[in-house]
Amino acid sequence: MTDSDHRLSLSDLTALLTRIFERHGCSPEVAAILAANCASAQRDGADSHGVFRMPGYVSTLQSGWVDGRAVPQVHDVAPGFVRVDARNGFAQPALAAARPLLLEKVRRNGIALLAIRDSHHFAALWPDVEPFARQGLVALSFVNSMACVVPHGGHRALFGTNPIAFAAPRAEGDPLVFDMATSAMAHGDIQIAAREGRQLPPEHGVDLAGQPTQDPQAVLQGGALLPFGGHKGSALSMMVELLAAALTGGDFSFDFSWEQHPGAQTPRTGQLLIVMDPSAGNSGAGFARRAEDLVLAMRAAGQSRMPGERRYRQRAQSDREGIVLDAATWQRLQELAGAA
Ligand code: NDP
Ligand code: PYC
Repeated sequence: MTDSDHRLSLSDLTALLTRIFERHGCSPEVAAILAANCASAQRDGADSHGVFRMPGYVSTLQSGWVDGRAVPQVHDVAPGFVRVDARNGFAQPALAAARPLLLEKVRRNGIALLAIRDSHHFAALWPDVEPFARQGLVALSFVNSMACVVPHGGHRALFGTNPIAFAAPRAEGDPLVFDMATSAMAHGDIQIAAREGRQLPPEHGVDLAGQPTQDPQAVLQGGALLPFGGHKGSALSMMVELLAAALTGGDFSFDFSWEQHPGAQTPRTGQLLIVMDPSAGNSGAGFARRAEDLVLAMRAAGQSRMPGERRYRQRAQSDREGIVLDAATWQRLQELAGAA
């Protein structure tokens, strides 16, 4: 923290981001949902998916590629299946619109799917799953993005960075949550490395000629990312394409073209959520207690940090001390809000 930094509460940052989204063409409902999502990512220290994303949201809205006023259509298609057509809007309002019906089905059946299509997801995925775990449920989600990852052994970009997020309740403590791109690095982190002039670790990307490179600019300018973990990450990325696009009716990461919309950055694809009620299985000691046992065993085996813990720690610090924005970021947000 320096003298020129700004400290904001979550509600003040959410209000500022809401103004930006509304100013650039979102309905009040969509603006409120996106702002809460982005502000909470910033609060939790998600460098690549917090306010760093605001210029990208704005340039995409200005390009006409996404409809910030879209009203999602929710369809009750089967006892365990809800489908939402986001109608070229953002994925988070589609999830919010379908949530009550999804929860009703999960409680009734023990499991339900939510398939969102024609949607734009430009955010971290954990905010989509963590709330389910806080209600005692287990949730998984998959999103495909834009073709920038070469499948294992391949020679051109085909997959998106395709994240997977998982959340499960624990008997004590915050839910267990992981949220990870299936590429060696998120695209947002490549952009941050390029901006800061940092080299990438080896085996993360290739250049325009398909040769290995550690230069983030080379990856961004015609090059591509690699999946994490070779053929294993590549198989998971393939699965994400199938679940988030083929199963939902959304586009594959290589299907859409935003060429007619200069400035567009948000992938127009799909998202799948699978939500389970572990109490429906009536499996003895109870899922949350078993999760606690697993965490204890992992700690005893030497794993000191659970996935999600860094984020929870940062959340607690932000709640105590405020969310810190440096002067340049603050100035940029003021400009986007039309206040500078
Ligand atoms: P990271 O590699 O930073 O982290 C992945 C997961 O591993 C997190 O749950 C993290 O927990 C956990 N973790 C990290 N280090 C450790 C450790 N040492 N021990 C135990 N657990 C650890 O995430 P990515 O860079 O892959 O993804 C960043 C974000 O980008 C995600 O939020 C993702 O959803 C988003 N994204 C979104 C896309 C989209 O299309 N919308 C596309 C691609 C990525 P913790 O949170 O506590 O650090
Ligand atoms: O960081 O890879 C990424 C990403 C793609 C879409 C939104 N975030």
